[in-house]
Amino acid sequence: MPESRNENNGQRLFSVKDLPVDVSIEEAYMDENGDVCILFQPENHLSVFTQDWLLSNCYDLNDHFEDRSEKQKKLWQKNSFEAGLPFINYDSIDKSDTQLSALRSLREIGFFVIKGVPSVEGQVLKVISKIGYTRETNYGALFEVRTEVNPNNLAYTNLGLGSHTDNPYRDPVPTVQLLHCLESSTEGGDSILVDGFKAASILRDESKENFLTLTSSWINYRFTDSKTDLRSRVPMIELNDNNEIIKVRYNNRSIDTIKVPKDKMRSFYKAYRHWSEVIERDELKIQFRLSEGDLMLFDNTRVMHARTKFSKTGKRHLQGAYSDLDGLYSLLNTLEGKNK
Ligand code: NM2
Ligand code: OGA
Ligand code: ZN
Repeated sequence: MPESRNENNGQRLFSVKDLPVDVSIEEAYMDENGDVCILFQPENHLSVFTQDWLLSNCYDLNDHFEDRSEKQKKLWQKNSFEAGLPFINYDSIDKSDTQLSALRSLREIGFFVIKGVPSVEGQVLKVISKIGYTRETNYGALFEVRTEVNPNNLAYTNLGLGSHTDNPYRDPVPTVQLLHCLESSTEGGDSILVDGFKAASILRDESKENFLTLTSSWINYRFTDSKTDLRSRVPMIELNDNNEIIKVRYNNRSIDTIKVPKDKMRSFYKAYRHWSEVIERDELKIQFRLSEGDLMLFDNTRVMHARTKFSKTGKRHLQGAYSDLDGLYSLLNTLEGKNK
């Protein structure tokens, strides 16, 4: 109705307190278009709803829109990709059908690979600018992942890194991560991905109690260096109001002193140990090599990443950057025509 919403941008023009407290329906009927018309009193206000709108907004279905929830995802494990990993070619990144298939992979599977990305420094930021926005952090707009002397982060060594999500010590976390491979001639240094939602659902299947402990225990993560002190207090597994998994945060290197009530400490460690054992199961890991020109983009609230240790001989150079799901999903929604 024109008096309720701005005709151009659709934004609501009134506040809930402008509605009468004793609102009631005088009449409800279907008009000649099949739309449902409701006459509200005491304002004598006529609202018109399409049947589709009413159905998709029905309270009782408890079927919220929620593009972050496990319900909207295809959970996967090691043997799910026998036909190959989801990928697009850099050459076609400007095409809307390529963007659509890449972003659908991101929403359903949690990642995709771009092949043939020019091995040019800073290219990772160009890739982001085509589909979303860069999330700058204390690590810079982009960060170099290669071996450093006196690194402030173990990522900048040749050590293997266990499965983790990045920056759980930051609130809000960057929800998307990109890693672009510029050089890869070391032995080792393979990439590993694990579906964190799958791992959390296995934990739930094996122990409801441990799952409940991790979804309800808030723990501290922390990162410090000479210029930085980042802290968060969050659960390792986050649920929505429908008890569906919506986010995992896990980085063993950055868990601060555990601060949960004394009587919950033992059950917390039992659940934490179980969770980390599930995450490390081989049957959940996909392992592959990022070669020069490959870039992987993943949902950092769902997909955990890891790498195997690598030799000091040869070179390994990745450039990484963060972005956010909101911008990418906004593009996906518009490509799917949902903003109409
Ligand atoms: N780097 C690569 O979240 C982390 O601390 C993992 C992040 C340093 C930006 C490494
Ligand atoms: C990172 C990271 C993995 C790799 O930079 O956050 O986990 O393959 N790197 O080096
Ligand atoms: Zn990482």
